[in-house]
Amino acid sequence: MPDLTDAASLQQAVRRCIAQTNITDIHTHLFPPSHGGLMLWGIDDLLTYHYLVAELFMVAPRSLTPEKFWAMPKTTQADLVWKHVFIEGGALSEVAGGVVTTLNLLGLDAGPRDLAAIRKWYAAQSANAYLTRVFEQTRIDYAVMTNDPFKAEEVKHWKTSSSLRPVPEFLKTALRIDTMIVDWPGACRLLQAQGYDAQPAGGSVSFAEARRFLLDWAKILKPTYLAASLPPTFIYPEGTTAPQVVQNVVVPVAMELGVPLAMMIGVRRGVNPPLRDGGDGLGVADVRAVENLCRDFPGAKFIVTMLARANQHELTVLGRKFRNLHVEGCWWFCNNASIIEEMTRMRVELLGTAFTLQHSDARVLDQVIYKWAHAKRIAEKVLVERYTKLFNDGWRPTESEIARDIRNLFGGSFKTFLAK
Ligand code: RAT
Ligand code: ZN
Repeated sequence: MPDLTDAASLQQAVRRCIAQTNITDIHTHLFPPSHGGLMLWGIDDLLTYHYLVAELFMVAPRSLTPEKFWAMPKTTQADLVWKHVFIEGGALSEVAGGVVTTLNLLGLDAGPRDLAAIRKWYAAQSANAYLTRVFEQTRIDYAVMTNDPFKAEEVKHWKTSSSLRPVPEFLKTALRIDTMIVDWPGACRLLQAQGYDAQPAGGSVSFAEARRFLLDWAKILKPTYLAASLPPTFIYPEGTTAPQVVQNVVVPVAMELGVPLAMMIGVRRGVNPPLRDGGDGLGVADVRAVENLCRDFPGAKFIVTMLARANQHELTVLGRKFRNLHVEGCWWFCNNASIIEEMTRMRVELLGTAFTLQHSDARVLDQVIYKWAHAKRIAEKVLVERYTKLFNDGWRPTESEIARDIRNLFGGSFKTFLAK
């Protein structure tokens, strides 16, 4: 590898390393083909993504109500998004632009705006081959799914014999446990139905049963981590059931399994319920909940992302204080170019490469294509600037060092954290 002797060759090397880096996508909602209809892919799933459904209702005529929309077949819903958000709305938002990026990188021309032709192209793909193609094209070594034992439609796919559920190696599992933390009585009902004696009043027997439930699921899933999305009101250690469940059930199970607890904090569910998933909002959370957990459980590991822009600086500073905290991703409403850039710049300045730059949160397979393409564009901007500054000040990074650093930001640091 030639020495990088001038700023221009250094910048080319940064671009090359970003283009060629492997990616570990640490949080997605993808499913394998063996999970049937849960696996979403193709143009109609892309267009009916809940981020775009929310955008449709910002611009659609009042006569289109959510009730009418949900009663329509998916292709009609997709037609409406195409018409109002793309053709008439200009496709300028991050997520609309993401569909265009995706089509472009698949070699489909969005220029003629020919939805029928795009559908025809997709109709010729098979789920398995397309899954492999998308992962290879995006250079994802593996993606972590979200596997929720509280959702019957998911449970049935795991409660079959393992030979009937071939999950590709490049899809890893995460044991999702929101329900247990945010709705303990609801979780107890479900646990009781499955033969676990957990009671809404809590207590040591109930918590032991809840631990047994999670450990039983861990045997099936072999999760990379335990995961929960939490509201901005989540606090620790004060409060009612949620901190007790975290303290007595979730953290002990994570420690027993030797896996991190991933917390995504700041979502306000059902701000506008008729929009379904598109109706969730955000709120500023109390970062001290994370601080207290990291301090009280030095033997546990926490992966954290937060939804409110206002929480990002405090969380990043916390990332410097606790070696058992891994900061990651620009989540959902932070997954916009301007905010990703601001967050990435700040995190590199404060954390070096000891964080994970992004997760895709893809619900639809194809979304990994644009989410990572967009993340890479921003990484390039930020890192070219950082390396150029270093170079001009006399530091001489080699191309393999640059490749190492970039891999760390795109999943290497996450793997190091898992192995810690
Ligand atoms: O980004 C999303 O699609 C959200 O609906 C949520 O799924 C969120 O990412 C979560 O995991 O709770
Ligand atoms: Zn998610």
